Amino acid sequence: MSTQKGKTIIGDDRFYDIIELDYQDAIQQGDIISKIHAWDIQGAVIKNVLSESEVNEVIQNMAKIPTEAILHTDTGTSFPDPFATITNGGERLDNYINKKNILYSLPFTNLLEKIDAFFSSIETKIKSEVPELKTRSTPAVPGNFRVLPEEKGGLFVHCGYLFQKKSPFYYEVVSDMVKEGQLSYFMVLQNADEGGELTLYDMLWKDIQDKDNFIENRYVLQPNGEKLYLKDVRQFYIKPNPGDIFIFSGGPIWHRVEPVKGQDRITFGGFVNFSADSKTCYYWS
Ligand SMILES: O=C(O)CCC(=O)C(=O)O
Repeated sequence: MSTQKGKTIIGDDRFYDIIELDYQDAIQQGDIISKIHAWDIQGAVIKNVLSESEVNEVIQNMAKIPTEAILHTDTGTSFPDPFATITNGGERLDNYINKKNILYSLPFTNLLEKIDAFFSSIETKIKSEVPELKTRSTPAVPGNFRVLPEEKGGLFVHCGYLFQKKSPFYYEVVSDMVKEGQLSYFMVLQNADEGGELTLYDMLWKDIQDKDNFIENRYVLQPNGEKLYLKDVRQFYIKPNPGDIFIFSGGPIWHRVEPVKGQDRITFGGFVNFSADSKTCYYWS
C-alpha cells in the first residue's frame, strides 16, 4: 500500500470554502457540521481520525467480508448495501438490514466506534446518532465501504439531492429527518496510485437537477434540456489521505470521483443531516 501523503485540496480556483484541520482542532471547534449545514463553509477535511495502523487493520479485515455480501455496482463494490438499494418495502429493506448485521458481526468495532466518536466530537451542540428505521425498530447503516477499481470509471457525477429524488422511499422509512441541507462524509482508507480525486463542481442543485441516466459522466442536463458538459464547468479536487474524513455539502453540490489508476480507491462513508426538531445529527448510508 502506498503511504505517501499528498496535498489534500488541489486546484487554485477554490470557489467553495473548504477548511482543512487536524482532528484535535476540529474537536476544539465543536460545530463543524452546523457550519457546513448553514453554508458558512462548504466542507472540511479532518485529518488523522484513524491512525495508519488502524487504517491498515481495517483494510486487512475487509478480506473477511463474505463475498456473497458484497454488492457489485457500475462503479465497483459496496458493503453493506447503500440506502439507494431500498426502492420499495419488504425484501430489499430486509436485505439492507441483513447486510448491516453482517457489518456488525465482523471485526470493524474500532472503525465503527471511531466514526460514532467522530460525529459526537465535531458536533457537540447536539447529539449524533444513526437514525432508526421506523418500520423495523433498528438503526440504519452508519456508512458503507466503497471500493473503486481501475477497470471502472470512478464515481459518476451526482449530488445528494439527486439520490433523494431517485430514492424517496428511504426517506419515508427513516425517523424524522430533514432533507434540506444533506451532507456527505467519507473516510479514505486507501488512495489509488493515481486519480480517485473527488471533484467539486461549481454547479448546484438549484440550477441543475437532471442527468440523462445514472452512469452518464460527461454532461448534466440544464432546465431547458440542453447538455452542460462537465469539462466546461469550474472545478477543483479533494484528495484526503488515508485516515482523514472529508465532510461536505454533498446534497446541493454536484461532484464525482475521478477514474482510478493502480490500486483500488477504498472509502467508508455515507450521509449526514439533522432531525426535524434539530436536536439530533444523523449519519447513515
Ligand atoms: O468517495 C466516496 O466515498 C464517495 C463520496 C460521494 O460521492 C458522496 O458521498 O456523495
